[in-house]
Amino acid sequence: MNEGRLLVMSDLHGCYDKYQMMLEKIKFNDKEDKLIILGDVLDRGENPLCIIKDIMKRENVELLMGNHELFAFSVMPYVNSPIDEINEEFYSEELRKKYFTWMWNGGDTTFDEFYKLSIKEQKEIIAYLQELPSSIEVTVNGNKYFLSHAGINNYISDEELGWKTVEDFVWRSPDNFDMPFFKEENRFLVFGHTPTFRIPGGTAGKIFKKNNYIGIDCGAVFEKYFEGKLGCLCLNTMEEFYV
Ligand SMILES: [Mn+2]
Repeated sequence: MNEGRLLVMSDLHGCYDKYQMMLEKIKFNDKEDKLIILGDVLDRGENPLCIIKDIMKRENVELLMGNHELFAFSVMPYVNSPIDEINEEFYSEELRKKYFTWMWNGGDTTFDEFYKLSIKEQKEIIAYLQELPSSIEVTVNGNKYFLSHAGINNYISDEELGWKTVEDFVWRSPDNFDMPFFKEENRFLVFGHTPTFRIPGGTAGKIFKKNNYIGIDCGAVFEKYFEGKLGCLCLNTMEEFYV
């Protein structure tokens, strides 16, 4: 049976329908399987907070910090309705700037859902987002998988990661895949953030694998223009799923 499967996906960007379709496609078992989502659930697509609320309810789904989550909670606690010409004077210039930067980067869909929630629900979501871990390492079938949203910025082979901050894990994806990322042959870097159609040598809507790099952002929210898909990888079998 499916006992103990570990599955990963990334960059859902508000694609709640695809998320639900994927859970069905992989026959996700709420008791036995575990799913780790590598960040950027928020923004761009239509229903980001529906996905967050679903994740929060499930014990065996874990979310890592993405740059969109990191940005969202720098605004969420301070703005309770859309900023417009009528109310803009109530907000500091710094906050206005952040708010509009967020909107320009697809935050409007998140904020549309967010400001309509009760204060209690808003607080729960902010608290949840603030506590997200920025990386996790798992061992499956004797292989080690380092999981983070974008990779590890300025990584020097085998260095201690204790000095890195959350920013080092969410912004910069690797861009050269010719040299293995880790020295150990059985250690892999699994990352999202950069859709695989933008990775040199990558294919639209397909998980990218080269040396010990595994790129899993297949561009779910960019289906229309770049043939993006939501991809999901089972680390036990290396089986790939797409919707
Ligand atoms: Mn990202």
